[in-house]
Amino acid sequence: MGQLKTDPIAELQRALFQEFERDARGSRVARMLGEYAAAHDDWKRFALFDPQVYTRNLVGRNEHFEMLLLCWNVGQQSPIHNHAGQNCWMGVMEGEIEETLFAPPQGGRAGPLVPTHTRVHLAGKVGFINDDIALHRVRPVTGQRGISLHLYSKPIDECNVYDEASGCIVSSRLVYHSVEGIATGNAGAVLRR
Ligand code: 2CO
Ligand code: FE2
Repeated sequence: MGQLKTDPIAELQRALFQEFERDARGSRVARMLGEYAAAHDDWKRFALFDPQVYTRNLVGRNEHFEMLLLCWNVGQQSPIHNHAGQNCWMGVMEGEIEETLFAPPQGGRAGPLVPTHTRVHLAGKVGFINDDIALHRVRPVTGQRGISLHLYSKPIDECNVYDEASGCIVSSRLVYHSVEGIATGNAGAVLRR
């Protein structure tokens, strides 16, 4: 009998697909991501850092979700953004990830964005956000690199990016820096306007 090769991140995606088929809200997703983070490190083959910007590396995508490995170099951060009406789970695979929440501009009137809360997610922990909760800015804690596994349901191709001082919104197309481990040639570009 041949030896069975295990592919934990592919198994995780199969299990997540079944979870969303069963329950569109994905009630068990955080636990599934946390269990995966505690037990496996095959996500490392998707890790790709860029000197300029945090990278968005596509692990898998289907009609229910998009799974991305994000690699944050020291000093890199996301802009303040929303999640286009979708749910976002973020599991920390390496390092510690700081997340600052902002209330969205009210009544269509722009104005400075006010941070409401900052939280630090430790390795192995899973955070959750959607547009009903807040906007956020994400970065590794000062002086560290970080790697996080993100699950969006459903996939997000564009999101709103917010200028902190004015509250003005720009719609941004999100890019992949690699797809299934192969670099896409988007080095240096995190968001394309
Ligand atoms: N949502 C951002 C992105 O997909 C990362 S911040 O964590 O949700 O680039
Ligand atoms: Fe985000």
